[in-house]
Amino acid sequence: MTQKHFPDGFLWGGAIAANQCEGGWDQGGRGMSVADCTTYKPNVSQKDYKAQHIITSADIEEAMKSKDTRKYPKRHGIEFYSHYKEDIDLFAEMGFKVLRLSIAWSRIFPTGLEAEPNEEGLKYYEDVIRYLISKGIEPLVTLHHYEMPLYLSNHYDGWYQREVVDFFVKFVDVVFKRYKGLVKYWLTFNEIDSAFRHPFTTMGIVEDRYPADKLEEVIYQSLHHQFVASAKATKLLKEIMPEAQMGCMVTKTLTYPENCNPANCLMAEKENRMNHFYSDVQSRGEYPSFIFKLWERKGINVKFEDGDLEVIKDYPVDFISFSYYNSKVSTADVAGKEVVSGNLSSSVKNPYLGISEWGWQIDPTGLYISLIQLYDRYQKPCFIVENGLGAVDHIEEDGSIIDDYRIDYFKGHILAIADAVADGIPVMGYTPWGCIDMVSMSTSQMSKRYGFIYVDLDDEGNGTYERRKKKSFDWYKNVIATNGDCLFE
Ligand code: BGP
Repeated sequence: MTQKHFPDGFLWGGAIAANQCEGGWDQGGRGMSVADCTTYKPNVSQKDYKAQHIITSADIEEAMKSKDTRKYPKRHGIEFYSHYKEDIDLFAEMGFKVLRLSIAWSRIFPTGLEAEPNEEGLKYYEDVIRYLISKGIEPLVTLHHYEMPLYLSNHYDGWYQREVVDFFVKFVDVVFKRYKGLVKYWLTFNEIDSAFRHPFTTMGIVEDRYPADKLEEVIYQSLHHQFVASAKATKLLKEIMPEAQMGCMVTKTLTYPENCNPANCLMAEKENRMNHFYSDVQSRGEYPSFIFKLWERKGINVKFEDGDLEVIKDYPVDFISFSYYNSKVSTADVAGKEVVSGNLSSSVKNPYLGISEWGWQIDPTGLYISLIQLYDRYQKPCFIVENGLGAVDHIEEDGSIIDDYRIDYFKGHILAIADAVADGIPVMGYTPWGCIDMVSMSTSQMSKRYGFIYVDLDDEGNGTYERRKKKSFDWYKNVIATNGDCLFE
Protein backbone atom coordinates (compact mmCIF):
# COMPACT_ATOMS: atom_id res chain seq x y z
CA MET A 1 0.00 0.00 0.00
CA THR A 2 1.33 3.43 -0.85
CA GLN A 3 2.04 5.74 2.03
CA LYS A 4 -0.24 8.78 2.12
CA HIS A 5 1.33 12.22 2.08
CA PHE A 6 0.17 15.78 2.26
CA PRO A 7 1.53 17.84 -0.63
CA ASP A 8 4.56 20.05 -0.13
CA GLY A 9 3.46 23.55 0.67
CA PHE A 10 0.24 22.37 2.30
CA LEU A 11 -1.01 25.33 4.34
CA TRP A 12 -1.31 24.14 7.92
CA GLY A 13 -2.53 26.78 10.32
CA GLY A 14 -5.48 28.05 12.29
CA ALA A 15 -8.45 30.40 12.04
CA ILE A 16 -9.71 33.34 14.07
CA ALA A 17 -12.11 36.22 13.40
CA ALA A 18 -11.97 39.83 14.55
CA ASN A 19 -15.44 39.89 16.07
CA GLN A 20 -14.67 37.00 18.44
CA CYS A 21 -11.05 37.57 19.36
CA GLU A 22 -10.01 41.15 18.76
CA GLY A 23 -11.72 43.16 21.51
CA GLY A 24 -10.63 46.80 21.65
CA TRP A 25 -14.17 47.58 20.50
CA ASP A 26 -13.90 51.27 21.41
CA GLN A 27 -10.22 51.73 20.62
CA GLY A 28 -8.31 52.95 17.59
CA GLY A 29 -11.26 54.89 16.20
CA ARG A 30 -13.33 51.75 15.58
CA GLY A 31 -17.06 52.23 15.05
CA MET A 32 -19.72 50.06 16.62
CA SER A 33 -20.30 46.82 14.76
CA VAL A 34 -23.29 44.47 14.72
CA ALA A 35 -21.23 41.97 16.75
CA ASP A 36 -21.06 44.46 19.63
CA CYS A 37 -24.79 43.95 20.17
CA THR A 38 -24.74 40.19 20.72
CA THR A 39 -25.10 39.04 24.30
CA TYR A 40 -23.90 36.11 26.34
CA LYS A 41 -26.65 33.47 26.08
CA PRO A 42 -25.87 30.56 28.37
CA ASN A 43 -29.44 29.40 28.75
CA VAL A 44 -30.51 29.09 25.15
CA SER A 45 -30.79 25.50 23.94
CA GLN A 46 -28.09 24.45 21.49
CA LYS A 47 -30.86 22.96 19.38
CA ASP A 48 -32.50 26.35 19.00
CA TYR A 49 -29.93 28.11 16.87
CA LYS A 50 -32.52 30.72 15.84
CA ALA A 51 -32.94 31.79 19.47
CA GLN A 52 -29.17 32.00 19.87
CA HIS A 53 -29.01 34.64 17.19
CA ILE A 54 -32.21 36.65 17.23
CA ILE A 55 -31.71 40.38 17.87
CA THR A 56 -34.56 42.87 18.13
CA SER A 57 -34.63 46.61 17.53
CA ALA A 58 -35.01 47.06 21.29
CA ASP A 59 -31.87 44.94 21.91
CA ILE A 60 -29.94 47.22 19.57
CA GLU A 61 -31.23 50.38 21.28
CA GLU A 62 -30.10 48.96 24.61
CA ALA A 63 -26.70 47.89 23.26
CA MET A 64 -26.07 51.33 21.79
CA LYS A 65 -26.56 52.94 25.20
CA SER A 66 -24.38 50.45 27.05
CA LYS A 67 -20.62 50.41 27.60
CA ASP A 68 -20.82 46.97 29.23
CA THR A 69 -18.36 44.41 27.94
CA ARG A 70 -19.43 41.52 30.19
CA LYS A 71 -22.94 41.40 28.83
CA TYR A 72 -21.52 41.82 25.32
CA PRO A 73 -18.44 39.55 25.38
CA LYS A 74 -17.47 40.10 21.75
CA ARG A 75 -16.54 43.62 22.77
CA HIS A 76 -13.57 42.23 24.69
CA GLY A 77 -12.98 38.93 22.86
CA ILE A 78 -9.60 37.69 24.04
CA GLU A 79 -8.03 41.11 23.48
CA PHE A 80 -6.07 39.90 20.47
CA TYR A 81 -5.99 43.64 19.65
CA SER A 82 -3.33 44.17 22.31
CA HIS A 83 -2.02 40.57 22.57
CA TYR A 84 -1.48 39.86 18.89
CA LYS A 85 2.31 39.58 19.01
CA GLU A 86 2.23 37.08 21.86
CA ASP A 87 -0.44 35.05 20.06
CA ILE A 88 1.35 35.10 16.73
CA ASP A 89 4.56 34.01 18.48
CA LEU A 90 2.68 30.98 19.79
CA PHE A 91 1.23 30.23 16.33
CA ALA A 92 4.75 30.48 14.91
CA GLU A 93 6.02 28.12 17.60
CA MET A 94 3.44 25.57 16.42
CA GLY A 95 4.84 26.04 12.92
CA PHE A 96 1.78 27.66 11.34
CA LYS A 97 2.18 28.30 7.64
CA VAL A 98 -1.04 30.35 7.48
CA LEU A 99 -3.36 32.24 9.78
CA ARG A 100 -6.92 32.95 8.76
CA LEU A 101 -8.04 36.25 10.27
CA SER A 102 -10.64 38.87 9.41
CA ILE A 103 -10.68 42.63 9.07
CA ALA A 104 -13.40 44.48 10.99
CA TRP A 105 -14.97 46.84 8.46
CA SER A 106 -15.90 49.23 11.30
CA ARG A 107 -12.20 49.63 12.17
CA ILE A 108 -11.52 50.99 8.68
CA PHE A 109 -14.81 52.84 8.06
CA PRO A 110 -16.47 53.32 11.47
CA THR A 111 -19.95 53.93 10.07
CA GLY A 112 -19.28 52.63 6.57
CA LEU A 113 -19.88 56.10 5.07
CA GLU A 114 -16.75 58.11 5.83
CA ALA A 115 -15.01 59.79 2.90
CA GLU A 116 -11.59 58.73 4.19
CA PRO A 117 -10.59 55.49 5.91
CA ASN A 118 -9.46 55.41 9.54
CA GLU A 119 -5.65 55.32 9.35
CA GLU A 120 -5.34 53.83 12.83
CA GLY A 121 -7.39 50.83 11.77
CA LEU A 122 -5.45 50.35 8.54
CA LYS A 123 -2.17 50.63 10.43
CA TYR A 124 -3.27 48.08 13.04
CA TYR A 125 -3.97 45.39 10.42
CA GLU A 126 -0.81 46.29 8.55
CA ASP A 127 1.16 45.71 11.76
CA VAL A 128 -0.56 42.37 12.34
CA ILE A 129 -0.03 41.25 8.75
CA ARG A 130 3.62 42.32 8.70
CA TYR A 131 4.22 40.60 12.01
CA LEU A 132 2.72 37.38 10.64
CA ILE A 133 4.91 37.58 7.56
CA SER A 134 8.00 38.24 9.68
CA LYS A 135 7.24 34.91 11.41
CA GLY A 136 6.83 33.04 8.13
CA ILE A 137 3.03 32.90 8.40
CA GLU A 138 0.90 33.62 5.35
CA PRO A 139 -2.21 35.74 6.12
CA LEU A 140 -5.53 34.50 4.75
CA VAL A 141 -7.94 37.39 5.16
CA THR A 142 -11.74 37.32 5.37
CA LEU A 143 -13.26 40.65 4.40
CA HIS A 144 -16.63 40.13 6.10
CA HIS A 145 -16.81 37.74 9.02
CA TYR A 146 -20.09 38.18 10.89
CA GLU A 147 -19.78 41.91 11.38
CA MET A 148 -20.43 45.16 9.61
CA PRO A 149 -20.74 48.75 10.84
CA LEU A 150 -23.87 48.95 12.99
CA TYR A 151 -24.69 52.27 11.36
CA LEU A 152 -25.34 50.49 8.06
CA SER A 153 -27.68 48.07 9.77
CA ASN A 154 -29.63 50.92 11.37
CA HIS A 155 -29.68 53.34 8.45
CA TYR A 156 -29.38 51.18 5.32
CA ASP A 157 -31.20 48.01 6.42
CA GLY A 158 -27.90 46.14 6.42
CA TRP A 159 -27.30 44.55 3.05
CA TYR A 160 -30.89 45.17 1.92
CA GLN A 161 -30.22 48.59 0.45
CA ARG A 162 -28.22 48.58 -2.74
CA GLU A 163 -25.88 51.43 -1.66
CA VAL A 164 -24.18 49.04 0.75
CA VAL A 165 -22.60 47.24 -2.20
CA ASP A 166 -20.77 50.47 -3.07
CA PHE A 167 -19.75 51.11 0.55
CA PHE A 168 -18.31 47.60 0.74
CA VAL A 169 -16.49 47.89 -2.57
CA LYS A 170 -14.94 51.14 -1.36
CA PHE A 171 -13.77 49.41 1.83
CA VAL A 172 -12.34 46.52 -0.18
CA ASP A 173 -10.56 48.86 -2.59
CA VAL A 174 -8.84 50.64 0.31
CA VAL A 175 -7.85 47.36 1.94
CA PHE A 176 -6.53 45.79 -1.28
CA LYS A 177 -4.44 48.83 -2.11
CA ARG A 178 -3.01 48.98 1.40
CA TYR A 179 -2.14 45.28 1.70
CA LYS A 180 -1.13 44.72 -1.92
CA GLY A 181 1.86 42.43 -2.07
CA LEU A 182 1.35 41.31 1.53
CA VAL A 183 -1.79 39.14 1.37
CA LYS A 184 -2.15 36.45 -1.29
CA TYR A 185 -5.30 34.67 -0.09
CA TRP A 186 -8.65 36.40 0.47
CA LEU A 187 -12.22 35.36 1.28
CA THR A 188 -15.23 37.62 0.75
CA PHE A 189 -18.13 36.60 3.04
CA ASN A 190 -17.80 34.15 5.90
CA GLU A 191 -20.50 31.45 5.74
CA ILE A 192 -22.56 33.46 3.27
CA ASP A 193 -25.18 30.70 3.50
CA SER A 194 -26.02 31.82 7.05
CA ALA A 195 -28.22 34.50 5.53
CA PHE A 196 -31.41 32.74 6.59
CA ARG A 197 -30.07 31.22 9.82
CA HIS A 198 -29.04 34.52 11.35
CA PRO A 199 -29.70 37.51 9.11
CA PHE A 200 -28.49 40.06 11.64
CA THR A 201 -25.02 38.60 12.11
CA THR A 202 -24.61 37.80 8.43
CA MET A 203 -26.16 40.86 6.81
CA GLY A 204 -27.24 43.37 9.47
CA ILE A 205 -30.94 42.61 8.99
CA VAL A 206 -33.15 43.12 12.05
CA GLU A 207 -36.09 40.80 11.51
CA ASP A 208 -38.70 42.85 13.40
CA ARG A 209 -38.24 45.74 10.95
CA TYR A 210 -40.08 43.89 8.17
CA PRO A 211 -43.48 42.26 7.80
CA ALA A 212 -43.04 38.53 8.43
CA ASP A 213 -44.27 37.65 4.95
CA LYS A 214 -41.65 39.94 3.35
CA LEU A 215 -38.65 38.69 5.26
CA GLU A 216 -37.67 35.94 2.83
CA GLU A 217 -37.65 38.41 -0.05
CA VAL A 218 -35.60 40.89 2.02
CA ILE A 219 -33.02 38.20 2.72
CA TYR A 220 -32.78 37.01 -0.89
CA GLN A 221 -32.41 40.61 -2.07
CA SER A 222 -29.64 41.23 0.49
CA LEU A 223 -27.98 38.00 -0.51
CA HIS A 224 -28.02 39.08 -4.12
CA HIS A 225 -26.27 42.26 -3.05
CA GLN A 226 -23.62 40.18 -1.28
CA PHE A 227 -23.12 38.02 -4.39
CA VAL A 228 -22.66 41.16 -6.50
CA ALA A 229 -20.32 42.65 -3.89
CA SER A 230 -18.32 39.41 -3.79
CA ALA A 231 -17.92 39.42 -7.59
CA LYS A 232 -16.98 43.11 -7.59
CA ALA A 233 -14.40 42.45 -4.87
CA THR A 234 -12.97 39.61 -6.95
CA LYS A 235 -12.80 41.93 -9.98
CA LEU A 236 -10.92 44.52 -7.91
CA LEU A 237 -8.54 41.87 -6.64
CA LYS A 238 -7.70 40.78 -10.18
CA GLU A 239 -7.06 44.42 -11.14
CA ILE A 240 -5.05 45.40 -8.06
CA MET A 241 -3.22 42.13 -7.29
CA PRO A 242 -3.51 39.71 -10.22
CA GLU A 243 -1.30 37.23 -8.38
CA ALA A 244 -3.69 36.94 -5.42
CA GLN A 245 -6.57 34.47 -5.09
CA MET A 246 -10.15 34.84 -3.91
CA GLY A 247 -12.21 32.15 -2.23
CA CYS A 248 -15.85 31.83 -1.28
CA MET A 249 -16.59 30.59 2.24
CA VAL A 250 -19.58 28.38 2.96
CA THR A 251 -20.78 26.22 5.81
CA LYS A 252 -20.70 22.64 4.58
CA THR A 253 -23.82 21.20 6.13
CA LEU A 254 -23.59 17.74 4.64
CA THR A 255 -26.96 15.99 4.95
CA TYR A 256 -27.50 12.22 4.84
CA PRO A 257 -30.88 10.58 4.31
CA GLU A 258 -31.95 8.63 7.40
CA ASN A 259 -32.28 5.49 5.24
CA CYS A 260 -32.87 4.48 1.63
CA ASN A 261 -36.52 5.52 1.67
CA PRO A 262 -36.62 7.62 -1.53
CA ALA A 263 -38.62 10.31 0.31
CA ASN A 264 -35.73 10.72 2.74
CA CYS A 265 -33.15 10.60 -0.04
CA LEU A 266 -34.98 13.32 -1.93
CA MET A 267 -35.20 15.44 1.19
CA ALA A 268 -31.46 15.11 1.83
CA GLU A 269 -30.72 15.81 -1.84
CA LYS A 270 -32.73 19.01 -1.70
CA GLU A 271 -31.04 20.14 1.49
CA ASN A 272 -27.63 19.52 -0.03
CA ARG A 273 -28.65 21.35 -3.20
CA MET A 274 -29.74 24.33 -1.11
CA ASN A 275 -26.45 24.19 0.78
CA HIS A 276 -24.60 24.27 -2.55
CA PHE A 277 -26.70 27.13 -3.93
CA TYR A 278 -24.36 29.76 -2.46
CA SER A 279 -21.10 28.30 -3.78
CA ASP A 280 -22.85 27.55 -7.09
CA VAL A 281 -23.40 31.27 -7.60
CA GLN A 282 -19.95 32.27 -6.40
CA SER A 283 -18.03 29.54 -8.18
CA ARG A 284 -20.03 28.81 -11.34
CA GLY A 285 -21.02 32.45 -11.67
CA GLU A 286 -24.67 31.60 -12.21
CA TYR A 287 -27.83 31.29 -10.19
CA PRO A 288 -29.09 27.70 -10.38
CA SER A 289 -32.43 27.39 -12.18
CA PHE A 290 -34.24 25.88 -9.19
CA ILE A 291 -33.87 29.17 -7.28
CA PHE A 292 -35.69 31.15 -9.96
CA LYS A 293 -38.48 28.56 -9.88
CA LEU A 294 -38.61 28.73 -6.09
CA TRP A 295 -38.91 32.54 -6.18
CA GLU A 296 -41.65 32.25 -8.79
CA ARG A 297 -43.65 29.81 -6.66
CA LYS A 298 -43.28 31.94 -3.56
CA GLY A 299 -43.90 35.28 -5.29
CA ILE A 300 -40.42 36.53 -4.33
CA ASN A 301 -39.20 39.44 -6.39
CA VAL A 302 -35.44 40.04 -6.34
CA LYS A 303 -34.27 43.14 -8.18
CA PHE A 304 -31.26 42.74 -10.43
CA GLU A 305 -29.53 45.83 -11.79
CA ASP A 306 -28.00 45.98 -15.24
CA GLY A 307 -24.64 44.26 -15.22
CA ASP A 308 -25.24 42.23 -12.04
CA LEU A 309 -25.46 38.86 -13.74
CA GLU A 310 -22.49 39.69 -15.95
CA VAL A 311 -20.18 40.61 -13.08
CA ILE A 312 -21.22 37.48 -11.17
CA LYS A 313 -20.50 35.43 -14.31
CA ASP A 314 -17.19 37.12 -15.11
CA TYR A 315 -15.68 37.07 -11.63
CA PRO A 316 -16.18 33.71 -9.92
CA VAL A 317 -13.94 32.71 -7.05
CA ASP A 318 -10.64 30.91 -7.54
CA PHE A 319 -11.03 28.37 -4.76
CA ILE A 320 -13.69 26.89 -2.51
CA SER A 321 -13.24 27.37 1.20
CA PHE A 322 -15.61 26.00 3.76
CA SER A 323 -16.24 25.27 7.40
CA TYR A 324 -17.05 21.73 8.44
CA TYR A 325 -18.09 20.74 11.93
CA ASN A 326 -20.76 18.07 11.67
CA SER A 327 -23.08 16.26 9.31
CA LYS A 328 -26.86 16.11 9.54
CA VAL A 329 -29.58 13.54 8.95
CA SER A 330 -32.82 14.19 7.13
CA THR A 331 -36.00 12.26 7.52
CA ALA A 332 -39.54 12.81 6.40
CA ASP A 333 -40.66 11.18 9.63
CA VAL A 334 -39.29 13.14 12.61
CA ALA A 335 -41.96 12.05 15.09
CA GLY A 336 -40.50 10.46 18.21
CA LYS A 337 -36.87 10.81 17.03
CA GLU A 338 -34.12 12.38 19.06
CA VAL A 339 -33.04 15.77 17.73
CA VAL A 340 -29.43 16.94 18.08
CA SER A 341 -27.77 20.30 17.48
CA GLY A 342 -24.95 21.30 15.17
CA ASN A 343 -23.18 24.28 13.75
CA LEU A 344 -26.14 26.54 12.95
CA SER A 345 -28.38 23.60 12.34
CA SER A 346 -30.22 20.75 13.95
CA SER A 347 -31.10 17.29 12.74
CA VAL A 348 -32.26 13.91 13.95
CA LYS A 349 -29.60 11.90 15.72
CA ASN A 350 -27.26 9.74 13.68
CA PRO A 351 -26.78 6.55 15.74
CA TYR A 352 -23.41 5.84 14.13
CA LEU A 353 -21.72 9.00 15.35
CA GLY A 354 -20.27 10.37 18.56
CA ILE A 355 -21.32 13.72 19.84
CA SER A 356 -19.64 16.79 21.36
CA GLU A 357 -20.51 18.33 24.72
CA TRP A 358 -22.52 20.89 22.79
CA GLY A 359 -24.44 18.14 21.01
CA TRP A 360 -22.70 18.43 17.62
CA GLN A 361 -22.24 15.08 15.89
CA ILE A 362 -18.64 14.14 15.13
CA ASP A 363 -18.16 12.77 11.64
CA PRO A 364 -14.68 12.80 10.06
CA THR A 365 -15.86 10.68 7.11
CA GLY A 366 -18.32 13.46 6.37
CA LEU A 367 -15.38 15.77 5.74
CA TYR A 368 -13.98 13.36 3.14
CA ILE A 369 -17.43 13.16 1.52
CA SER A 370 -17.69 16.97 1.57
CA LEU A 371 -14.37 17.32 -0.22
CA ILE A 372 -15.46 14.81 -2.86
CA GLN A 373 -18.76 16.64 -3.39
CA LEU A 374 -17.22 20.10 -3.61
CA TYR A 375 -14.37 19.10 -5.89
CA ASP A 376 -16.58 17.04 -8.19
CA ARG A 377 -19.00 19.95 -8.43
CA TYR A 378 -16.56 22.80 -9.05
CA GLN A 379 -13.14 21.31 -9.97
CA LYS A 380 -11.48 24.06 -8.00
CA PRO A 381 -8.96 23.74 -5.16
CA CYS A 382 -10.56 23.32 -1.75
CA PHE A 383 -9.50 24.87 1.55
CA ILE A 384 -10.90 23.75 4.92
CA VAL A 385 -10.88 27.06 6.76
CA GLU A 386 -12.82 25.96 9.85
CA ASN A 387 -13.13 22.69 11.70
CA GLY A 388 -12.87 21.98 15.40
CA LEU A 389 -14.33 20.76 18.64
CA GLY A 390 -15.92 23.07 21.20
CA ALA A 391 -15.28 21.53 24.61
CA VAL A 392 -14.88 22.40 28.28
CA ASP A 393 -11.20 22.18 29.25
CA HIS A 394 -9.92 21.52 32.78
CA ILE A 395 -6.65 22.72 34.23
CA GLU A 396 -4.88 19.96 36.18
CA GLU A 397 -3.15 20.61 39.49
CA ASP A 398 0.21 20.87 37.73
CA GLY A 399 -1.22 23.49 35.36
CA SER A 400 -1.47 21.22 32.32
CA ILE A 401 -4.54 20.81 30.12
CA ILE A 402 -4.92 17.29 28.78
CA ASP A 403 -7.27 17.71 25.82
CA ASP A 404 -7.01 14.24 24.30
CA TYR A 405 -10.61 14.54 23.05
CA ARG A 406 -9.52 17.45 20.84
CA ILE A 407 -6.49 15.55 19.57
CA ASP A 408 -8.73 12.59 18.66
CA TYR A 409 -11.13 14.90 16.86
CA PHE A 410 -8.39 16.55 14.82
CA LYS A 411 -6.63 13.29 14.08
CA GLY A 412 -9.83 11.81 12.60
CA HIS A 413 -10.50 14.88 10.48
CA ILE A 414 -6.93 15.29 9.23
CA LEU A 415 -6.87 11.62 8.20
CA ALA A 416 -10.11 12.23 6.31
CA ILE A 417 -8.42 15.09 4.44
CA ALA A 418 -5.51 12.75 3.67
CA ASP A 419 -7.99 10.32 2.08
CA ALA A 420 -9.26 13.13 -0.15
CA VAL A 421 -5.71 14.14 -1.04
CA ALA A 422 -4.94 10.52 -1.90
CA ASP A 423 -7.89 10.64 -4.31
CA GLY A 424 -6.23 13.52 -6.13
CA ILE A 425 -8.40 16.30 -4.69
CA PRO A 426 -6.34 19.49 -4.52
CA VAL A 427 -6.63 20.63 -0.92
CA MET A 428 -4.79 23.89 -0.30
CA GLY A 429 -4.73 23.84 3.47
CA TYR A 430 -6.37 23.34 6.81
CA THR A 431 -7.03 26.06 9.38
CA PRO A 432 -8.75 24.62 12.48
CA TRP A 433 -11.24 27.00 14.01
CA GLY A 434 -10.38 28.89 17.14
CA CYS A 435 -6.73 27.82 17.21
CA ILE A 436 -6.70 29.96 20.34
CA ASP A 437 -9.75 29.96 22.65
CA MET A 438 -12.12 32.82 21.97
CA VAL A 439 -15.69 33.97 22.46
CA SER A 440 -18.17 31.60 20.84
CA MET A 441 -20.02 32.96 17.87
CA SER A 442 -23.45 31.58 18.72
CA THR A 443 -23.74 31.89 22.50
CA SER A 444 -20.79 34.20 23.30
CA GLN A 445 -19.53 31.64 25.81
CA MET A 446 -15.84 31.41 26.66
CA SER A 447 -16.32 27.97 28.20
CA LYS A 448 -16.87 26.51 24.72
CA ARG A 449 -13.19 26.26 23.89
CA TYR A 450 -11.69 25.23 20.56
CA GLY A 451 -8.05 26.22 20.94
CA PHE A 452 -4.62 24.65 21.10
CA ILE A 453 -3.99 27.62 23.38
CA TYR A 454 -6.04 28.22 26.52
CA VAL A 455 -7.03 31.77 27.48
CA ASP A 456 -7.70 32.53 31.12
CA LEU A 457 -11.13 34.08 30.85
CA ASP A 458 -14.53 32.78 31.95
CA ASP A 459 -18.07 33.26 30.69
CA GLU A 460 -18.61 36.22 33.01
CA GLY A 461 -15.52 38.00 31.72
CA ASN A 462 -13.32 37.22 34.75
CA GLY A 463 -9.71 36.24 34.18
CA THR A 464 -6.20 37.44 33.47
CA TYR A 465 -6.19 36.79 29.70
CA GLU A 466 -3.06 34.71 30.29
CA ARG A 467 -2.29 32.27 27.46
CA ARG A 468 -1.37 28.63 28.23
CA LYS A 469 -0.47 25.74 25.92
CA LYS A 470 -2.74 22.69 25.96
CA LYS A 471 -1.53 19.16 25.22
CA SER A 472 -2.88 19.55 21.68
CA PHE A 473 -0.41 22.41 21.12
CA ASP A 474 2.61 20.10 20.94
CA TRP A 475 0.60 17.46 19.14
CA TYR A 476 -0.37 19.87 16.33
CA LYS A 477 3.17 21.25 16.24
CA ASN A 478 4.40 17.74 15.47
CA VAL A 479 1.71 17.21 12.82
CA ILE A 480 2.87 20.37 11.06
CA ALA A 481 6.57 19.60 11.50
CA THR A 482 6.11 16.19 9.84
CA ASN A 483 3.66 17.56 7.22
CA GLY A 484 1.11 15.12 8.65
CA ASP A 485 3.35 12.03 8.32
CA CYS A 486 3.31 11.35 12.08
CA LEU A 487 -0.38 10.47 11.76
CA PHE A 488 0.32 7.60 9.37
CA GLU A 489 2.89 5.88 11.58
C1 BGP B 1 -18.74 29.10 12.46
C2 BGP B 1 -18.31 30.54 12.47
C3 BGP B 1 -17.25 30.89 13.46
C4 BGP B 1 -17.24 30.03 14.70
C5 BGP B 1 -17.68 28.60 14.54
C6 BGP B 1 -18.01 27.85 15.82
O1 BGP B 1 -20.03 28.98 12.00
O2 BGP B 1 -17.83 30.96 11.20
O3 BGP B 1 -17.23 32.27 13.62
O4 BGP B 1 -17.44 30.64 15.87
O5 BGP B 1 -18.79 28.50 13.71
O6 BGP B 1 -19.26 28.28 16.33
P1 BGP B 1 -19.47 28.63 17.86
O7 BGP B 1 -18.45 29.66 18.17
O8 BGP B 1 -20.84 29.15 17.97
O9 BGP B 1 -19.26 27.36 18.58
